[in-house]
Amino acid sequence: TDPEFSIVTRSYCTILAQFAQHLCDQYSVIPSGFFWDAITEMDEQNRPIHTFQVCHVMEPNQNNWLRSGWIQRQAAQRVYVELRFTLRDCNSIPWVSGTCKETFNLFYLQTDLDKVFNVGLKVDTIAADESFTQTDLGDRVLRLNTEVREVGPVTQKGFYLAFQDVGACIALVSVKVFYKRCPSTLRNLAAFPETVPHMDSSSLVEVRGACVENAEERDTPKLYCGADGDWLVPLGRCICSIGHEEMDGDCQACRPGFFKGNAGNFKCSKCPLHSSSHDQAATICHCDKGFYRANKDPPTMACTRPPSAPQNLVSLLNDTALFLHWMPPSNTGGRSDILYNVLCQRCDGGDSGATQCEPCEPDLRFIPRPLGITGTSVAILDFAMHANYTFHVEAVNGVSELGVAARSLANVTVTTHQSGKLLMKKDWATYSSIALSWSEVEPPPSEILDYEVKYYEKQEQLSYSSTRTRAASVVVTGLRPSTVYVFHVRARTAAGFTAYSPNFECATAAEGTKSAMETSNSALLYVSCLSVPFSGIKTYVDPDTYEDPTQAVEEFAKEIDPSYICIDRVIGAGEFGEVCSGRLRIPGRKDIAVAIKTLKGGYMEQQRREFLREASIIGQFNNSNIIRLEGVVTKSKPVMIVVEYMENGALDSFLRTRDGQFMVLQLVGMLRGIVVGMTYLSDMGYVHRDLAARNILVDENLVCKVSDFGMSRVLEDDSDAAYTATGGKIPIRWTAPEAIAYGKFSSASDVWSYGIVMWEVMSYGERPYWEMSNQDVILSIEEGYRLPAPIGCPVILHQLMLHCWQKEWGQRPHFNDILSFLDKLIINPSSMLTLVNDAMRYVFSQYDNAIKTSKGMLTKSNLET
Ligand code: ACK
Repeated sequence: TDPEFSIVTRSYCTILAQFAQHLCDQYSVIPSGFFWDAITEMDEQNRPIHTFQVCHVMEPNQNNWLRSGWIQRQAAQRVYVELRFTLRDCNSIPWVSGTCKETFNLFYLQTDLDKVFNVGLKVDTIAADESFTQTDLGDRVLRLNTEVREVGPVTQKGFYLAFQDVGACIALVSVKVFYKRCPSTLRNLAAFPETVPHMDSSSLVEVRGACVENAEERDTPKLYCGADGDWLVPLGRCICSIGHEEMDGDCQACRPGFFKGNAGNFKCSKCPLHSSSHDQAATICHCDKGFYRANKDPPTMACTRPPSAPQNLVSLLNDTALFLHWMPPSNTGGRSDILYNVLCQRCDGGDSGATQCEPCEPDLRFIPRPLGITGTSVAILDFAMHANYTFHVEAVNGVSELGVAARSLANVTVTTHQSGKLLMKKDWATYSSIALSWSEVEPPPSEILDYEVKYYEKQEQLSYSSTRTRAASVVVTGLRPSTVYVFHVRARTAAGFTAYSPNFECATAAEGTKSAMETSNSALLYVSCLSVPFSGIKTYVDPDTYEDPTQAVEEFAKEIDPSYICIDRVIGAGEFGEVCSGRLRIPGRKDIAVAIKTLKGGYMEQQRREFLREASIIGQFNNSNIIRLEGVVTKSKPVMIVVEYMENGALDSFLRTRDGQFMVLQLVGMLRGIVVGMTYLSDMGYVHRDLAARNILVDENLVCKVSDFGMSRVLEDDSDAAYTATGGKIPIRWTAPEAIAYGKFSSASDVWSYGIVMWEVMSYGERPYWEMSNQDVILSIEEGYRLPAPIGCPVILHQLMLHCWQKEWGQRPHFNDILSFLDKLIINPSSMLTLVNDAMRYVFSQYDNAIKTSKGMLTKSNLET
């Protein structure tokens, strides 16, 4: 009947319908009251809304009760009651006296049984927060109030609720009775059951969670249930087991193609390269066929395979050491733990003529070691002479052991040269003579014609004497008493001299003593002899010191019967005539390829001497890095000098046609060969004066040999030679300043030239100082300028060049220093990894002041470009 009231009920009609129905079932009116009315109204859709109403505002002393049925407590510890009601304010009701109230009371009583309600405990007096509000149109609208009260603590099985009206105008629309629970939940991969909070609102209920399927406990998972039904303080956790990953709060199996090898809350990983998993929940991926996983490889690592064979295996051989160098395999198998094994076989022709191979001698020394080499080179010492060695270099990695495939090897065969070494021994000695004999350690390549014994006083190393003998023994007389002499011997064969025997020291007896021969066995007590390696004896004999130069030729060069020489073709032009290639066919000896220098007809006697002078020089040398003289033809025409044939010709033109085609180590191997030859020459006391790449010859195995001896030839023949102030004709760009300035040629000036040869080699035959004029070269050297490092040249090699180009000749290294330095580089090629491009700053910091801008050629920026 109240228009305003009906407006409110209309807007809450659905809710009211729901709860009013519930109230009808649960509540009954207390018999003593009868002043609450159960009233059903209809909402707009004509649905009934059940309410309990009371409105006896005009009459005093109201005490009207409405009571619920018995409500079972269930698990509740703390019970809440939510009331929805309307309550009219007394001012809105016309004519009411002071009897009108604006509150009602809520009571409860707890019992174990459903029995008649007596007045229980009062919970609260309930008042409306709002009774009316004003609408825009000025209407007053009755508002629905919602009040929540806590009841209890309730400990018995159930309870009643009751509402006491003391004279207000109330419509009770709904009563909701509830308790709070922490709902069952999943947290940190653990399941927590539904939990009722403690009665005491200040204490929390500790609940242990159980890990979900395929998860395992890390720290005991716990949650605390708070009084308001909220989960608080999550502690501990579960993690997904191997083969499972967390997804939507669960642990799900890894999909095929994925794996998870450890428990933890991370995702399954995709199978690494060359592996796969076909099933769900894989804990590891299995390697594809031909791929492997080493014991220590983590499952996350790609499967790998053994490496391919090392590449570009090359050997470098000198008298004492054999170097093998190779490049890493093209296919590392996907691993970086590559090591190399060098396996050695010695293959010699057996008695039957068939080649027999067996493992190499156990005392062959490998530096650093034969197996498990980390670098890409090895030095081999103590090998036998005149033997065929085959080296197999194998690359292995962490899975080589697991593979079943055949090993991939790089192979190289090395034939060690026979050097015809002799070993001396003393037979007897007196105060003035020493008797020596010697034996062949290795047979020389051809028949021995005679022996040359050289000796000198140990204290007086500069002068020496020599004697020749056909027998393998000699008695040296005319010696000083109580003096130590140094002896060595070499054999002369049809092919030239063998190497000298190691130096042999032996002392004469004191004056007045008898010879060992005379004193039978006791005399040997006071003479002592000692074999020691020693070098530095000056044994080169300048042919110009011979009164008749033909004598020198006869002494040092073997005459060849011209019918033994077959000329194939002309390979070049020398100053004295053509240079041809051909074969030397000495009966009973193996054919050898030779180069034949001819003296063209119509020559003057002086030219003939000049021409043959070179032969008498080369004939004195016996070194694997010096061009070998086979012999001369002087007794018939044309006059010829026959030397070993060098397949690749002169080094400068050879490098120019092979620009950039060699490994640095191969270039260093060539430089080493040249240094070996130069060390030999300087030990012999020979100064070359024209060391340049054009005067180095290269054989088919890239062995470099020093050639072009006899500076006289250079004067006329060498287009690079120029006249100097002192009148000499000199190859300016290759020559040390003191030799240009005042003709001081020495092994130290040869070292300067060697530095230029290094530069030529590292720049593949570039012209030193490019197109600068000779005069500018001299000036810029004087002012401190030095050639910059060729592009791609290891810094350490350029430093060596700079060392060779020290202004003070005494500060330059000796050839044997250079040799041991290069040997160290070859054994440790990583020292050559820093290339010049990385090191321009170093060069410029050292030589900055010296670099001149003369003629725009040598500006710093030019060089950098
Ligand atoms: O660069 P090449 O081919 O090497 O041209 C010159 C030419 O003769 C004039 O000297 C070549 N030549 C000189 N001696 C020899 C040798 N022993 N073996 C092969 N070629 C040689 C040189």
